[in-house]
Amino acid sequence: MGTDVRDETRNATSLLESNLMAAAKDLRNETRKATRTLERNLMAAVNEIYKRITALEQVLGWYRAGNYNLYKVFTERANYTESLENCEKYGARLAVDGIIDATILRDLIDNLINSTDYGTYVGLDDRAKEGTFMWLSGKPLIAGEVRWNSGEPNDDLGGGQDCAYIRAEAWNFDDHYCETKLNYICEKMA
Ligand SMILES: [Ca+2]
Ligand SMILES: [Ca+2]
Repeated sequence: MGTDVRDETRNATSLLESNLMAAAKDLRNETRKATRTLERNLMAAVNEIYKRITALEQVLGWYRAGNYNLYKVFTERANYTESLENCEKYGARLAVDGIIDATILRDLIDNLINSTDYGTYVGLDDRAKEGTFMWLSGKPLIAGEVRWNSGEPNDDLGGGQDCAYIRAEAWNFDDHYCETKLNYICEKMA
């Protein structure tokens, strides 16, 4: 009698154990499946949001270039300091990365800048030290990084031209008086 009870208890326990193990395995599988589905749905939602944001940015006149940064040319002309400040209002800066990268610059000229017939400020100047052009990112200009117009930058032969811009139609670079009001291109980092 005592042996029967023990056997039954043992049997019941091992049945319970194997049921529990099976249930745990099912739960793991279900959890994995649910997680995968959740991940897929989240990715789809993020992609959809990204698409909508891009569409919205386009409506607002921002152009997403191949480096994923956003660019906009402002044509209500401003001097260099005003250009800097206006870009900052949009959480952006005068363009640097898209100007240094020749492929992106070509893209920006073709898609944004060439629709204007006026000079366009970029984030490059030698205001701190005459003759040493610095990008707004804090890096010094490396020789060959921008294609200057012939004879430029000339500082207007000592006349104090410290701010770089892209010349309309030639699409090469020149230094100009920072007080001159020009178009300007802002860059919002991805
Ligand atoms: Ca200068
Ligand atoms: Ca010049």
